[in-house]
Order: sequence, then C-alpha cells, then structure tokens
Amino acid sequence: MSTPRIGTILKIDAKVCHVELEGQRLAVPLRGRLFEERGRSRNPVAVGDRVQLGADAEGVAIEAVLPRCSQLARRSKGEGELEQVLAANVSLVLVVSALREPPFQALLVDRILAACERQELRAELVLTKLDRDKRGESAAWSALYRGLGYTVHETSVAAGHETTATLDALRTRLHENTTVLTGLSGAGKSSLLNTLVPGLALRVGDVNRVRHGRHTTTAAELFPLPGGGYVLDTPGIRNFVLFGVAPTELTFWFREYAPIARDCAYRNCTHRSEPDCAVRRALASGAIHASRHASYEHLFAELQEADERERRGES
Ligand SMILES: Nc1nc2c(ncn2[C@@H]2O[C@H](COP(=O)(O)OP(=O)(O)O)[C@@H](O)[C@H]2O)c(=O)[nH]1
Ligand SMILES: [Mg+2]
Ligand SMILES: [Zn+2]
Repeated sequence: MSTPRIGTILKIDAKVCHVELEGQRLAVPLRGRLFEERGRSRNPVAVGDRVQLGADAEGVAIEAVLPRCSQLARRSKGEGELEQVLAANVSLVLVVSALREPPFQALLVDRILAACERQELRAELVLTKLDRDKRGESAAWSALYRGLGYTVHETSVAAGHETTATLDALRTRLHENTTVLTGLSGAGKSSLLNTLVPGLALRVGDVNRVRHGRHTTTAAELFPLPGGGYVLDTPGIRNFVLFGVAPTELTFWFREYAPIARDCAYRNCTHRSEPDCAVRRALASGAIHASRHASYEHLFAELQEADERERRGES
C-alpha cells in the first residue's frame, strides 16, 4: 500500500475495530505495539479516532492513531489511575437528563459539564420527558444552566407531546457536529436519537437488563448521519469521575466559580472553610446555586480521596 489510508473508528469490538474508510466499513485489528504506546489510557484507541491503516505480512491493520482534536474522558473504573476515553474528536457533548423517571441528576450533569470545561469541549444540556414534568421542574433547571451560559434543550419525544421546535434545533446541531450523548441509562438518549434521525432504529428501554449480575454494556457506536455529522449514543453512564484533576483545579471547571474566586482572601481558597471566601458569600446571596455547590463539594472530596490514595500508592 503506497499512500497511507486514513479512516475513522466507528465501533470497537473485542478483537477488531470497525473503521469507516472512504464510505466503506472495514473490520480490522490493531497492531500489537499500539498497546504499548497507550500511556495512562486504558485503551490505545477510542471511538471517533482517526487511524492510519496499513498492510504487512499479517494483513491489513491499524498502524497508527492520528493526534486527537478533542476527547471526552473519565477515570477508568477499578483499574488504578487509568483514563477511559469515551469518544475522540468530538465537537459537541449533549448531557442528557430526564426530569422524571429517572429524576434530574444534578451531580451527574455537573460532573460531565466539569469534564467538558476541562477538556475544552462544547457541552449543551438536554432535558428529556418534558411531558412527564407535571411539577414544572424543567423551568428552574433550565434557568440555572442557561444562567451559567449553557444552551438548554427542553424536549419530549412522547407521541402527541413532541417538542417540535427544540427537536428541530437539535437535529440541526447533530448535522453540524460530531456529537456524543451522555447521561444515565433510561434518560431517553436512544429515543431522542431515533426521533431525530429517522431510520437509525436504536434499541430503546432494554439497556438496564442485568445478566450474570452485571449490566449488559451495549458497545458504543458512532453513526455517520445522512445529511452530515456523526453521532455517538453511549450506553448509560452512571458515574463520571474526573481523571487527572487536582482538587484545587476544580474552581476552574465550574464556570461561574473562577471569576468569583478572584475575590477570595486566599489565592488557593478551596471554598469550604477558609475565612473571607467570595464563593461562600455568593452561595449565601444566591449568586451561586446551592445545587452547584453541593456538586462542587462532592467532587472536591472525591478528588481529594483519589489524590490521597495515589499518594499512598494504592489507587
Ligand atoms: N414519557 C416519555 N418517555 C420517554 C421519552 N423519551 C424516552 N422515554 C422512555 O424512557 C425509557 C428509556 O428510554 P431510552 O431512550 O432507552 O433511554 P437511554 O437509556 O437513555 O437510551 C423508554 O421506556 C422510553 O420510551 C419522552 O420524551 N417522554
Ligand atoms: Mg440507550
Ligand atoms: Zn473561596
């Protein structure tokens, strides 16, 4: 093969990667040496990676991974301090949360938003199941996140209750981007995509099945969309632990905190018990929302514990 061939990873199976190459779909393995070059990542490649294919005596395989423009990553579960890249070369992260069934998950939303701030990824919030929001909770949550400068899409895909205007706006966003949908299992991600992209026919509602005591993980797959754009529907994300973040950095990844924290008496104020803390003043006055600060404190404690574990050499 003379000219290198560059493709996009759509899906990763145990033995092969499914790669889109010039409109075709190929199943190819990874060269073994890529596993030695993966650094602190759990896997050498992620869905969305641009890869170079080459042939040798063993056949066609992925020879190299091109540098990423962006990545959405979290701390890998139970394997020490390793990083799990959920998607590479993403331009838009949709943080999807239902208002009811399951109820709105502020902590999970704030975790993913913080990760996006840190990884310089554009994130937008999608509130789902508006038709079930009998108590009108949508207004308060969308006001909070719009107040922080996030775009919020309030949606329902239930028959007869479709929020046509927001669905149209989201469809346009999908065609302009490589989008990844994140959020709890059951939030309505696959239903939303099925409504936005006719013909996609993703499975809905059965991802919570437990088999052999474990949640079945439907492998994440990147879909090229007719009309432009790519979309990745992730299986439910129950937790999202920030990777490689020092607790004191957190101020910068809660976007309303950094400008306020400039007025804290201590330059490295952690906004928990230090005197003359501008963040705590803002919390008392309502300029910082109690729900956001609850998330901040939770994440701070979690990162501090991870730090201590690592320092003790456990992780
Ligand atoms: N009432 C209502 N139910 C919805 C809506 N969207 C999804 N659901 C239901 O929520 C459940 C989980 O949806 P699914 O798309 O599989 O969620 P996912 O796990 O995030 O992909 C299914 O039973 C859907 O029918 C909605 O807008 N309104
Ligand atoms: Mg789903
Ligand atoms: Zn402070």
